Amino acid sequence: MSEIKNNTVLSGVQPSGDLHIGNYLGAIKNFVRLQKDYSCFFCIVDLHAITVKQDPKILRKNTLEVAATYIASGIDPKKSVVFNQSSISAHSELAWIFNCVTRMGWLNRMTQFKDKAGKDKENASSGLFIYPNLMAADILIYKATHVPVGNDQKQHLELTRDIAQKFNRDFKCENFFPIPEPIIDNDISRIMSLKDGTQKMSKSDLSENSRISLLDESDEIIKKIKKAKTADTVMPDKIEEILKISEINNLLNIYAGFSEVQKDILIDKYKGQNFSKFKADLSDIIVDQLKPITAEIKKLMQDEGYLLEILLEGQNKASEVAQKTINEVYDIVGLLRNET
Ligand code: AQP
Repeated sequence: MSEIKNNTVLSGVQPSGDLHIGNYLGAIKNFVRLQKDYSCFFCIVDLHAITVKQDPKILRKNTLEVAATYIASGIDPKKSVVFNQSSISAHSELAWIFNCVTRMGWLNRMTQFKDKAGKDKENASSGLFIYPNLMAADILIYKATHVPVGNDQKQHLELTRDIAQKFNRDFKCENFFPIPEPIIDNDISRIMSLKDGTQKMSKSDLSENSRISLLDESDEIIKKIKKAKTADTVMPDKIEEILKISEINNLLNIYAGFSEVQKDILIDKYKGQNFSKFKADLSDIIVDQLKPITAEIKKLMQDEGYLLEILLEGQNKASEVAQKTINEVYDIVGLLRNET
């Protein structure tokens, strides 16, 4: 039986639209840092994306775009394993086993299904309902010990931990799957919409002005920040006051996320002022950091062959680990296979 490798990270992003600064601050920027200390698997979770309707041609383009974004943001494909989920069939195979381990009651409690299915639950795909089982398989097929996620995915990670524990217990294979830990940075783990501080910034929000895309040009970023909702007041001087106005708190979180300056220092700098200088400085910082990334994404998107090569290299590396785990799982579960 293969050993649980310490300090293995797995995370992924759905190719469900143009990535935004929520995906960048809440996930990708963190991925880049983690490469130093962890053995990392970063996948493009295309099977998750199809739990809601996708246009096949756009899905293909978006998959390459996530790969380009990973690399442009600083993920080194020589150090980390970069691949798309559907290229490793063991994810789906393990997900089926987990469909049989997870209890309906556990899935019924998942708030993301309720949010995404909305009022029309009868019409939601069954894939959307069992999505957390596939996410658990993504993580556990590599026996990942740590998972960097935004706050929205915390509940799914807790479910992954429950599945790992139940599998280990039911099949009497203590410690076979590790119990993965989340890596969450609370302030930037939920970047909110620029139009409504109570809604998460999201690729699928119908309004372009709700988010800053990683493909936005500088003038669009400046315009969106100018338009971003604040309040008819000046910048409050106390964090307790700021927390009451979610739009201001959100802009401060974005500023802190990009600048890596602590929020209380930013509050001290801008307290008592109206928001025009704060917004101008915030745009400058975002533009400065995103400009080279945006340019690199666009350049990489012109070289599909290179991106496909990286994904194939990642697929080969991921497959070695995933195949080993699924073989062990089949043995543990008692599924007969005639090895040739
Ligand atoms: N607004 C956000 N703030 C912080 N982190 C976020 N993430 C997503 N939105 C925010 C984190 O980015 C990673 C990849 O997310 P995903 O693409 O797999 O799925 P999602 O959370 O469903 O992202 P979107 O943008 O809201 O996409 P759609 O609209 O397609 O559903 C995850 O780690 C996530 O936490």
